[in-house]
Amino acid sequence: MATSPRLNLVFMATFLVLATSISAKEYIVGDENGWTLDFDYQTWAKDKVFVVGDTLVFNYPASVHTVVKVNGTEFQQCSTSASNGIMTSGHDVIPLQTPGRKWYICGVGKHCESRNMKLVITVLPQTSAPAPSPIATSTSPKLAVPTIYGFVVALFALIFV
Ligand SMILES: *[C@@H]1O[C@H](CO)[C@@H](O)[C@H](O)[C@H]1NC(C)=O
Ligand SMILES: [Cu+2]
Repeated sequence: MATSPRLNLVFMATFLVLATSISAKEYIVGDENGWTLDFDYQTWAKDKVFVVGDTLVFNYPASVHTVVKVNGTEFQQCSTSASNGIMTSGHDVIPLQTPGRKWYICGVGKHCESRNMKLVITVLPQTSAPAPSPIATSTSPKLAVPTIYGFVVALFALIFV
């Protein structure tokens, strides 16, 4: 294989950028149903793995619903306080910037209490190796493939350039 060192480097850089963009995901809450009444967001979130760097998108008709970021206590009680950030655009894009549990509810009427407009997710740290928990285990196919591939490409470039 007669490739120049420069081409190898370009290939490697391209691949690493690609690998990074593959692992940052955008999750449309409720998928095509969006943020709406009587949707099972627990089931929607159950088999998904959220990692720092991913984004959540809440789609809904503006003025019909809202998105309020709350804490665990408020989530259980479907209550909001003045300190909570409230989003009302109808297309709210939320970057997941820190690991941990995140709680979101609709602040309109009894949509949280009676119509299940509540979502809780756990965001995993970006750089951690898969931990021995059920949630982390299911991340490995998504994260490991591009990462390992990136390393193999980098190793190849180091040996053969
Ligand atoms: C949640 O927020 C409320 C209102 O700000 C506060 O009183 C409560 O202590 C918080 N609970 C937790 C678990 O942080
Ligand atoms: Cu609502």
